[in-house]
Formats: sequence, structure tokens, C-alpha cells
Amino acid sequence: MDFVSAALGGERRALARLLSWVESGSAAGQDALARLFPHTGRAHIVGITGSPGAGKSTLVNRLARALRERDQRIAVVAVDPSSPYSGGALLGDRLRMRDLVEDPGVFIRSMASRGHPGGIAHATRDVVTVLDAVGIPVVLVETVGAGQAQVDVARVAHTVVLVEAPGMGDDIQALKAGLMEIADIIAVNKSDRPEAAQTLRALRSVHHGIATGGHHGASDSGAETPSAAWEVPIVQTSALENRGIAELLDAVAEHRRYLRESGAWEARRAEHAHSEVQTWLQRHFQALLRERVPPERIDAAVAAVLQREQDPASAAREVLATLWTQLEEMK
Ligand SMILES: Nc1nc2c(ncn2[C@@H]2O[C@H](COP(=O)(O)OP(=O)(O)OP(=O)(O)O)[C@@H](O)[C@H]2O)c(=O)[nH]1
Ligand SMILES: [Mg+2]
Repeated sequence: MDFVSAALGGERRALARLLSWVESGSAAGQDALARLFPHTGRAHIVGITGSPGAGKSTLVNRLARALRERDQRIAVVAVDPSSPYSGGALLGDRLRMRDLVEDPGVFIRSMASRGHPGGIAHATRDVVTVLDAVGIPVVLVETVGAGQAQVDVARVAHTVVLVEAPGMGDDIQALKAGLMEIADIIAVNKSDRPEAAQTLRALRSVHHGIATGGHHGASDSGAETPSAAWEVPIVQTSALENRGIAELLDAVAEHRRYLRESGAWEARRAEHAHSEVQTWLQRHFQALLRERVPPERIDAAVAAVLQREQDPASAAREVLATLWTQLEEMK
């Protein structure tokens, strides 16, 4: 069976199979990605990031439902550190997403946060590529609650929604984590709680003065940041009480329009492409090392360093020289 054609034809099982291949970094996954790539470029990728417990999953659940009411097909990708298994079950149980899981217009994928060659951001990118290729117009990507993955979502998403919530002390957690810089939209969730007013004030004062528009622009891809500025909107939501969801979706749609009209969409594509090519270069190179340099050669280098016969950088350079020699001989 040709899973790529089947998935492109809308078969969910074939899609699930492709995603598993891609996630595990298998050769079959890489072949599938190569065939799917020409079909990509249409989906709007929306990253949902923020502090642990801010309500990202609850909000994603609400957004997914609201999008379905607008008759949009969607996919949800949730990076779940506790999930060794990828699939909808865990998410379905915990978030009462069962009716969403059963909805043929919704595709839910829960990814483990570990065990991906190239890292989780890269694996997420590949998963999103597949979902984009099969024609799903909106993909919501929820990051894990903490760490670099929160920031890395900007490497995948066109639009980053930063979810903040009251009750995490007076200081804004996201500032420390470097999240404020990547936010295109800020959602102050749990606005049903009285302390939310304080969080909102704090965010407004902090946010005032932060450069807008070029927040993803600190890239090394050389892509021009668009001149037109984007004013980061702060939207109050209560995922619990299902309030502010339409406003948040409007802000997301507005940001998409902005990206398209300002040229920022293409700039962001260039950043993503740059980061992807870099990651693949590293992956290919590591594979080459693994395949071409025997482990004993590396052990010998380590031994030389332990004996203080050689410093680590020189030892590594010599290992590399062995690889070059091999490649020369292959010619
Ligand atoms: N009061 C209130 N509670 C909320 C709201 N949204 C989520 N919660 C609660 O906050 C807790 C955490 O919600 P999650 O949606 O799991 O938060 P999360 O950001 O996905 O958490 P991690 O993925 O673990 O980082 C749960 O107990 C939710 O019921 C809200 O709008 N108001
Ligand atoms: Mg969550």
C-alpha cells in the first residue's frame, strides 16, 4: 500500500502511519517527507506556548471546538512529556476531548517529548509538514510546559500564542523564559479569577515598549523583517468558562492576514527553511559520522584526551580527518 497517496487522499490511518514513521526519524519517514513536501505551504501553524499549568491544553480544546463550529478542519499536535505513546487516547481521557477525537474533521496527535533524532522541535516540524501536506488548513501546536521547547515553537509556527495566567507570583514568568519576544498574541487565561486583573496590568506595562513586528526577526537567515509593525494584542480568556475564545480566534485570523499582507509570511518561511536545512545538515553529518567512523576510533580519541596526550578539540579534528580520508577514497 502506498501510504503517501492514501494520506493525500484523506485516509486517516495512512496519515497516522506516516506520522509515526516521521516521528521516529525512519528512512521511510524521510522518503514520505520528500514526497509530501511539494504539497505543503497552505496550513496556518499556530503555536500555543506558556508557563506550565497556564491552561494551554484547556484552551486548545476550546479553540479546536470553536474552529469546528466555523467548519474548519483542524489538527492538534500536543507535545506531552509523559506520553511514551503517540495517539489521541491520553489527551482524550484527560481533557474530555473524546467528541473531538471522534470528529473526522479533527486530527489529534500527541507526541512524546523525547527520543526524536534532531530534537523535538525538528520532529514537530516534520509532523506539521505531513499535516500541512494532506491539506489540513489549521494546525494547533501545544508545547510542553517548560524549557527550550516553549521558545522553539517559533521555529515551527506562523503565529505564536503565549498563554499567561494569574497566580504564578507577581513577576511575569514568560519574561524570564524569553517567551515574550516570540509572542504574536498574548492570551491572559483564567480571567475568571480575580487576580487576572493584576496579571493583565502587569503584562500591559511590561509589554509596552517591546518591539513588535520583528519578534521572529532575530534570525540568522538574513531574511528581511517586514517594515509594517504588528501590535501584539492581549486577549483575556477563560478556557474554563469558554469565554474570550472567539476574540482569540479573531486575533489569530488577524495575525494571519497581517503576515500575508506585510510579507512577513515569506520572511518567516525563510527562517523556518533556514533552521530546517541547518538541522538536516547536522543530522546527515551525524549519520555520516556514525556510519563511517568506527566507535574504536572515537574511543581512541577519548583515551588520548584522558591521557592528556591531546586536547579534546584536536582529538575531534583528527577523527574528522579520518572521515575526510574515507570520503576521498569513495570518490
Ligand atoms: N480557573 C480557571 N482554570 C483553568 C482555566 N483554564 C485551565 N484551567 C485549569 O488549569 C489547570 C491546568 O490546565 P491545563 O490546560 O492542563 O494547562 P496547561 O498549560 O496545558 O498545562 P501543562 O501542559 O501541564 O503545562 C487545570 O486544572 C485546568 O482546569 C481557566 O480559564 N480558568
Ligand atoms: Mg497541557
